[in-house]
Amino acid sequence: MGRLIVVSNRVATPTETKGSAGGLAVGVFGALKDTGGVWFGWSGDVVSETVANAGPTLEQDGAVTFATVGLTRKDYDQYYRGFSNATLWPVFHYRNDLARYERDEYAGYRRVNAWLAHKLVKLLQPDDIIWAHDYHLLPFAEALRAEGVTNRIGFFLHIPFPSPQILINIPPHEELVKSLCCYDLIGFQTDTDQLAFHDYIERHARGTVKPGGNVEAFGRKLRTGVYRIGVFPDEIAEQAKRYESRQHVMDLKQSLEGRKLIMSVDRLDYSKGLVERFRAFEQLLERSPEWRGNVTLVQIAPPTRADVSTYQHIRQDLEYEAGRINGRYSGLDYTPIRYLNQRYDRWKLMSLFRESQIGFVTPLHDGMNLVAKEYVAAQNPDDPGVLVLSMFAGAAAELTGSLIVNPHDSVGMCEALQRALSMPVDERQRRYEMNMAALRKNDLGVWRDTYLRDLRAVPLMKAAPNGAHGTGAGASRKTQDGAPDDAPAAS
Ligand code: ADQ
Repeated sequence: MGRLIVVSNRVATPTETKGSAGGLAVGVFGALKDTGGVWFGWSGDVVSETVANAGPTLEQDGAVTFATVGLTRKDYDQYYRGFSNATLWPVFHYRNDLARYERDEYAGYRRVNAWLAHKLVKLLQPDDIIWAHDYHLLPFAEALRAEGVTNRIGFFLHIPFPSPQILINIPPHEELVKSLCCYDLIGFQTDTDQLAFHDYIERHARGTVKPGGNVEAFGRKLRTGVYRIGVFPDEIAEQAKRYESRQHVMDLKQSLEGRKLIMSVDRLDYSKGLVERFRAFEQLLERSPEWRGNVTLVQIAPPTRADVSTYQHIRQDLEYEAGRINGRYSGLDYTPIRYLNQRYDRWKLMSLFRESQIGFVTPLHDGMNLVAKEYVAAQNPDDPGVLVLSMFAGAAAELTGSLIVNPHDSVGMCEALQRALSMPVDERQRRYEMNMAALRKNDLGVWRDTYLRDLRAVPLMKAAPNGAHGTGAGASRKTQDGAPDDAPAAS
């Protein structure tokens, strides 16, 4: 079996893949270890042009090579901070109101994709399969094809794919979807995402969609599929139990003084519905005086993308809301919302989940939401907490034992909290068992192995006449900044 080449915007470090990172890194690393291969992408460093062009830096861990490159300031601003996170991220999360479009940022996005492709080509072998991840890399396969690469190339979109009416707000939407069609297999988190893509293909690209997700568009044939990302639930359960008596859990327990605990953990992102969540919790305190002083919401939300301006606003909004609600309902010995702006080790989070009575996960839009799955997996089967989950998380389709809410309905969310806080143990157990069965049926290994099986089954493209893997004509046509000059136009 050929090697696996994983490409993602950020590459986990070899240490992170051994457990401290999210499940994705662990899952992908598992596949890399099986076949041997390369994990290629940005190191997370902003560097000089000389250093960037000298890369990639290679680090070996058994049969796996971690290959990373630095980005120049301009690349970072245009590709990462600009088009990826100020255009694609908001639009793909249905927040056109927060999106901007700048031609030079889009040009930078394409330039960096072409440059990354050029760097990767030198590491490729003929029977490798390539698996690219997420919205930073929509044009990556097209850039590899321009370098003469004929290997199988797959893509998995971790975030929602928006309906065409939303997507067409991005001026070069057609060029982006055309680029996406250079992949051999596109994986989505949910049926809704896949349908939205098919809808675009049929109505805007005049392509065809056949049963089995077979798509023909822009002169290309490709496949699409739904692959719901999961977790390893039994490993999480074991981890949560193992650490349940550690000091941090004891400290939290003691400070709660018998109060019920609602736990929320997210990256600080406007897609996660944090302000709406705080307001729903406020509704609970307002409508149910018996819970005042008797329930605490712990919100853990470390800042991300802090140099993108919309992320500064969400931080301010949230601090304001937490302060306002706490001002209204705090007592000398009671703070209703504990809002923590920091990252926690994974094992700590899992043991805190186990200690809580409610997991409150209410994104406005989310590809899957692994926190919801982790929360369920971390529960004590004898006395499980209840998951209150947004209908707009991909996970809602599988976790049917949860209380499903609409995050725009603060009273509805408040009622779900009331119900969860007083739910009898036999109902909690029944709901937990349903959710746990879904997690076990479709764990992270199933996601990864099914996707890779389907990618390996894609018919291979005919090899280029010179048998090139980037050593042929495509790779030699270079502009000054290192991007192939046959990369698509900037806008
Ligand atoms: P994210 O938007 O990052 O992922 P999510 O799926 O919830 O969202 O994954 C977050 C991961 O980070 C979880 O494993 C969680 O435990 C961890 N995490 C969150 N807050 C943390 C904290 N304070 N400290 C430490 N760890 C923390 C994107 C998409 C999702 C999709 C995933 C995977 O937006 O929709 O589910 O990719 O495909």
